[in-house]
Parts: sequence; C-alpha cells; structure tokens
Amino acid sequence: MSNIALPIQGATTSPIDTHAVQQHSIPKTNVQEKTPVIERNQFYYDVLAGLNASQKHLSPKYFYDESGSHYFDQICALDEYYPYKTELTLLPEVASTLAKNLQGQFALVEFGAGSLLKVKPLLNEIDGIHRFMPIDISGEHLVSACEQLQQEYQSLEVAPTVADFTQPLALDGFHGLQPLGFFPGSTIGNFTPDEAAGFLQNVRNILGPDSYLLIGVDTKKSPRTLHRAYNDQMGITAKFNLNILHRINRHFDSRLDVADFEHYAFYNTSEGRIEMHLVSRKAHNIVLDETIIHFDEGESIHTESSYKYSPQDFQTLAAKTGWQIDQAWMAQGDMFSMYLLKNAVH
Ligand code: AVJ
Repeated sequence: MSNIALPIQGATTSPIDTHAVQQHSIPKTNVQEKTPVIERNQFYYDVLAGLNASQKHLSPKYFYDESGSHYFDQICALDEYYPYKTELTLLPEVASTLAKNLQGQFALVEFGAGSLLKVKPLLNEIDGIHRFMPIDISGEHLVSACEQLQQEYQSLEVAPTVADFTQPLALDGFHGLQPLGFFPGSTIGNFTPDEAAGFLQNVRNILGPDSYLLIGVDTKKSPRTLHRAYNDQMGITAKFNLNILHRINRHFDSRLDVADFEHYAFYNTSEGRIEMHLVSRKAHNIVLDETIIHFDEGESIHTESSYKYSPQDFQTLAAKTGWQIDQAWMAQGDMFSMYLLKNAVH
C-alpha cells in the first residue's frame, strides 16, 4: 500500500509520523517511560491530546497498524474507491511520456514507498533511472520490499532510507544523477493546504536544483462520486475507520465499545475535502487508563481529511512552493491527476 499516513486542521500532529528517525535504522517508538500498565509512547500522548481537544481528533497515520493496512488494501480493491485504480491505470501512459520527454540519467526518490508497486511502470519504461531511493517511516516493510525489487531489477542500485520525510532530510548521494521525486496515491491530500505547501517546499529542498517531482493528486469532482468512495457498500471503509478504536483498546487499559461509534464520511464542499469522523451513538464516558473522556450523543472524533485539488488549485499550490508544472495528466472523466513538477528555483 502507499502506506503513509496523515491530521486534522488545528492539530499540532503531522499526518506523517513526526518523530525523526535515523537513516537505515528500524524506527523505535518514542518510549518516554514504561510502567507495568501504561506505555507512554507517541501514540499514547497523541490519543490523549486528540481526545481532550474540543473537536476530538486522531491522526490518520494511526489507521495503519497491521489490520488497518490490511483494510486499506481491501479499500484499494473496491469498485467505489476510484483513486487507487485510476492512478494505476494512468501510470503506464505517464511513464512512456516521461521516457520520451525526459532525457538524462536519474535517481528516482520515492516518498512513502510502501509496497513499491507503483514504481514498476517507471522503472520499466525509463531507461535513464539508475538509482532508486525509497524513503519510508516503516523500516521493516521497506527493507523486505527493497530486497524483492532488487531481485527483479538486478542492475538498479536500490538505496532505501528509513526516515520521516516531513522533516528536513539530507539524502546522501544522488551520485551525480538528476533527482526525480515520486509521490503517488494523493497522499498529499491528507495534509492541510498549509502543510501541503510546507511539504512541497521541503521536498524541493531535499531534491535540490534541477530536480523533478512526479505527484499523484485526487481531483475535485461530483460530491456523489466522492461520497461513494468513502462510504462503500461492503463497509470496508467503516471498518478501516473504526479500527483506530480497536487499536486504542489494544494499547490502553480501556474497554471502549466500538459499537458505540459510527463511521461518518462526507464531502465538505467549501473546504474541498472528504472528512472522516467516528460519531458517538450516545452520551457516555470512556476510560483510558486513568483518564475519563466524555462524549455527548452525536459528538465526533475527526479521523481524516482528504483534500481534493482542481488543476487550478494545484497550479497555485505548486507555484507558491517554487515548483513549475512541466507536464500534467488527467485521467478519463477528470477522475485523478498526475503532475510532473520542475524545481523553478535556481
Ligand atoms: C491515504 C490519502 C490515499 O484519502 O483516499 C481511503 C486514504 N481513507 N479511504 C484517501 C483513505 C479512506 C486515502 N489516502
């Protein structure tokens, strides 16, 4: 999966895991202190802070534990969830256009590499890619995916980095090759517009002068289509959303009844974003270790925002972050877009 993750307006948490992690090491959870009962790590603090806020919220990065990642894979297979399939269909066409138009020798840098599935059309078509540098916060997953990819592409130099790419990061060694960034999956949609701008600026600094960035971005479209994509018939998205409550029960000394909450996702037209919430079906208190948290009937936990960008929206975002749109691709029916950005700052 494109397994990175993602926050809520007004929250101080970043969508993607915020603790900086050393390159080439398996990330350790930031355990501050351990008692027999309570493990006070980043998740612990984020959950307590998020559920004590006036608009309760949890970061979507916490969707992706083992079962959450499994649900996300199931979402990608759903008819209603068009972004995954649409981008995958668009990629071979994008790759062959790039192969024609991009002359040079490249180091391909993937942000949030996940399963490394989407990179294959690029590797297959573009002969000039000599080095592949995936960056992901999840070390174990990344290393095993890289081993497999290396088997398939023997002459490619595969150089993974375990890191949080929302933080400033110096990648050692493009080896004289031209950096080509890759950020598929419309993961940028999980950032607020301000965070997205910060991210694009950070990526430009990481990749440096003369770099390119190929990015997948979900578009604004009929609210009905958007609504369906996050409210599938089989209820997989609901399970994906509710799983975060199971994760809390697994981590805390808590007996949250997941059945007391309801999946609620809608398209907020004025903000141009899907919002996912977990809505309390009744007034009740929950107990997390020794903290009591009250829910009114109908009160929600905001678990995800997924911003959608029209070509005009994205053009504005790119321009203000020092990127210039070199090429753009639009899937049939304007369902999903990809952009090749060129670093405009010399
Ligand atoms: C992680 C941004 C690709 O917002 O569409 C799918 C995750 N959430 N269904 C999105 C998601 C609910 C997704 N991205």
